[in-house]
Amino acid sequence: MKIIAAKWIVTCDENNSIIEDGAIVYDKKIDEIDTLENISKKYPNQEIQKLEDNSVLMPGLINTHVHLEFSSNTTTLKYGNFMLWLNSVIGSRDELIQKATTKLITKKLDKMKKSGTTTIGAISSYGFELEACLNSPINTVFFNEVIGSKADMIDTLFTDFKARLQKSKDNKSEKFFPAIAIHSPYSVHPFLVRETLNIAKQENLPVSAHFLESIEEYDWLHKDEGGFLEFFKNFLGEEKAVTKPMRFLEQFNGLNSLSFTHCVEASDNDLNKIKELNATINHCVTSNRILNNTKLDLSRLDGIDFAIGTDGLSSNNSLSMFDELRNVLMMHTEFEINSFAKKILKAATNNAAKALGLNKGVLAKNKDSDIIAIKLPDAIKHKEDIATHIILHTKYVKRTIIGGVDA
Ligand code: MCF
Ligand code: FE
Repeated sequence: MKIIAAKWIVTCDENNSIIEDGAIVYDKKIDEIDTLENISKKYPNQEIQKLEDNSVLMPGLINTHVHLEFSSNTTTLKYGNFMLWLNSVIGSRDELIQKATTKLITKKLDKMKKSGTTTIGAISSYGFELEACLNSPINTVFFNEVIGSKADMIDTLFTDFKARLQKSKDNKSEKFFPAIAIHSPYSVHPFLVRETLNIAKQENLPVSAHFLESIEEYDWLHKDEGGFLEFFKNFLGEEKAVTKPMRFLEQFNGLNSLSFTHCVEASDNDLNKIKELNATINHCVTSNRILNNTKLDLSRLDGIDFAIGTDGLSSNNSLSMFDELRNVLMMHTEFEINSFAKKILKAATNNAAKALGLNKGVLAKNKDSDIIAIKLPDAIKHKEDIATHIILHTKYVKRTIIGGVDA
C-alpha cells in the first residue's frame, strides 16, 4: 500500500469533484481518496509521497481511437478532402506500414506515455503493432479490424480476422484486452459484420466502428451517389452501398462496450439509435478538421457520452492526448471555456473507460490505480478554472502510475 498527496486532485467523477490538499491511498486499485489531513490521521505511521507545489493528480488519459500502424506518416498523405485522403492511403499504405516498425511504434508509445496517456484503444488492421503494445506499460484494448466488402474475399478475410483475434486473445492480460473493430458501414461486407459481431456478443468483447465521418460517406450510404460512387465502381465494381446506416447500427444491439468514431454526418435518427445502444462517440477533432474540414456538433449528442481519440498519424500531427485536448478546446468555440474544459477532462478519462469497458478513468475507491501527476507553472488563483489551466499548460507529465506501479 502506498500514499501520494498533491495540492489538487481532479477526480474526473460524474460531478467533476476536486479535492484541495488531497491524498490517495493505493495499491493496484485505489483504496481511499480524501484530504491529506484525514488520510494522515488515519494512517499515522505510513510514509506519504508529497508532490511539489502546484501539483495535480488526475486519472491517466485514455486515447480511445488510434491507428499505430500508420505511425510513420508525416507528410505523405493528402489532406483536405476525404476521397483524396483515402486514395492517398491506398497509394501509400504498404510503404507507410512497412516503415512503422516495432521500434518506431515503441518510440511513439513511450512519447504517448510521457504526454499523459495510460490506456489506448488501438485499431489494428494487420496486427503489426501487437508486439509494441505488449512491451509497453500502457494498457491496450486491441481492436482487431475487419475490413472488405468483396463477396469473393470474405472467407479469406474472415479467416485472417479470426487468426489475428486469436493471437490477441492468447496475449490477454491485466493490461491487454482483445477487442473487435468493424471498419465502417461502407467498407465491410454484411456477412463479416454479422459474424464478427456474433463473436463479440458471445465473448463479451469491446467493439468499435468508424461511422459517418464524411459527406461522401453520407451520400453513398443514403443515396448511392457522390464521391464514393466512382471509387467503389473503380476499385470494387460496386454501384450500391452494402449497408444502410440504420441497418448497420441495429446489428450492434446487446453489446456492453461499444463506441462509434467520428459520427460527424450522423442523422438525428442515427444519434437516437446510438443513444439507445448506450454507445460512446469517439470524437477525433483534429482528424475531422484535417480530412473533412468539419467537426462533430456536440450539442446534438443529447445524453450520448463522447470520448476523445487522436486517430492515427495518418490524420494527425501528434499522438499526445494533451495536444488533442487543446485542439478540442480551441475548435469548439461555441462553449464557455471553463465548463467545457471540465467536460473534456471527463471525456478523456471517465467516458473513455466506459467506451472501452474498463474499471478506470476516475480517481475513486476500487478503481484501477492509473494516475498521472502534472505540475502547473504557478499557483491557481481561481480554482474553478483548474481544468482549463491543466489543458492549456500541460505538455508532459511528471509521473505516471499504471496499475499502482510507476511506469
Ligand atoms: O479514422 C481515420 C479516417 N477514417 C477511416 N480509416 C482510418 C483512419 N485512420 C486510419 N484509417 C485506416 C482504417 O483503419 O485506414 C485504412 C483502414 O484500415 C484504410 S480505409 C479504406
Ligand atoms: Fe480512425
